[in-house]
Amino acid sequence: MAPDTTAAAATAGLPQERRLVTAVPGPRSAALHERRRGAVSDGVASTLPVYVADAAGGVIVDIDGNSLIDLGSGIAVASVGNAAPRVVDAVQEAITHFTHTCFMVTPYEGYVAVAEKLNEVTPGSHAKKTALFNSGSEAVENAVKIARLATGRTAVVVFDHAYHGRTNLTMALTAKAMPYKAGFGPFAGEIYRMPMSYPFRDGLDGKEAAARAISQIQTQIGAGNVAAVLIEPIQGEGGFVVPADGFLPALSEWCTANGVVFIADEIQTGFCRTGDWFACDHEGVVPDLITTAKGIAGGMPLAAVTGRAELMDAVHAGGLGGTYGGNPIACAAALAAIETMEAEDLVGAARGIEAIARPRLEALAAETGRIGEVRGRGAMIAVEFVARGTTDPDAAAAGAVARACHAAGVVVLTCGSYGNVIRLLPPLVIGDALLSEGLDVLADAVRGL
Ligand code: PLZ
Repeated sequence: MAPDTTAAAATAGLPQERRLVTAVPGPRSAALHERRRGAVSDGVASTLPVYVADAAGGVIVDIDGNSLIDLGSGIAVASVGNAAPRVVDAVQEAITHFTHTCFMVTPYEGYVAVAEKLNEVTPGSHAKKTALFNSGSEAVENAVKIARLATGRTAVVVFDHAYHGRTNLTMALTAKAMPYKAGFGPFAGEIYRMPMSYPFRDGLDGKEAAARAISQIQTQIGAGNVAAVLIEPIQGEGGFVVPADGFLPALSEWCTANGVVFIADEIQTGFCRTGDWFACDHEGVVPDLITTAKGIAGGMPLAAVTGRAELMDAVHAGGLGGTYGGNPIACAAALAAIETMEAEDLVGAARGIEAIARPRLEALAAETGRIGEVRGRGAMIAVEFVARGTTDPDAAAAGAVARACHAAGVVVLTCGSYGNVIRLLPPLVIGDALLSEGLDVLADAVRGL
């Protein structure tokens, strides 16, 4: 097909096209993979072991010269596009001044500016403050620390299918044993898992699902012991599970009524991904604390906890921090990434991606009978594979479709507690034609099951 000529693609530094010149992975990638096997822990896996030479906009170019369509954004990170021009400029400018001083030793403006921006763009108009960290897991850990200290309580409520990270506390918060938890215990205590609203599988409306969870919280933990309810407003790794309307507002109201800190983990859903700045915005839910990472800084490692000033300030001086948290280069990247989201209306772009992808995926579901549900919002959209005529999860189908896409030069990711979901997380700047071509490849793969 003709290369993409949309405005978004024109700003990216590589031809926005799918171009295969070898098998995927090609010989150079295969050789590097062998070398890696001698040096890198087998515990670190790669979805698609093509080794990257360049990436920009909606494409990844590997060391064999293949240009792949990126429908994963490095797991919802490169939302502004890989090597986005504003991010590259900001990083290059910042790095000539200083690379690190440690904000806890001698601070700098970038950190303050990122905090101001996050206080502004996150849900709610109340007084907010922010602390910066390096990874999503670290942000979640710190949100729990803050909630426990501020409330003087210990219990933390999480949900079935949740994913919150791989560190010791966040493994305990994460639901799935393989590959995240198996053999890595003992896990942190005072974590209580409640049923999630999963309309495709539980058939409950939002009110019913919230009542079920709240009743279990009250009987099994006791409201007065709960420091925080922690939830992804749309679950990411757990399968792009979108709770029924009303579930999140009911939980949030219950938290407010019971002095419980409502923490929204928006690490995967945040920064325009779902067609709103944050997924909580969809139903006007205002979390007490919000954790962000991934899309925040165009690929540079940065994460944050933002929330009610009185909670964020409940912590004694020196109680929060870390050597690299709010690294100056990452802060410069974050300011540039957020500016890109505003200037290029990436909220609108995410909605545009849904407008193209959802009807195509729904038609594919009707045509093939292999997809039980198409769900998600904005540029966070997924298909759940089931055995024909049932709701039984079909992980083999998801795996086969992912492999076929990879071989055809389209990067897609799987997810889900049952491993039967293919999720799409394209860069929000992807051109319409490139997105359509990626969807064509996906559709062919599903038809080929
Ligand atoms: N909370 C909602 O999605 C990271 C993890 C991939 P880190 N998700 C991708 C993997 O297999 O490790 C994530 C998330 C939500 C927390 C995290 C953790 O963020 O930056 O990976 O620590």
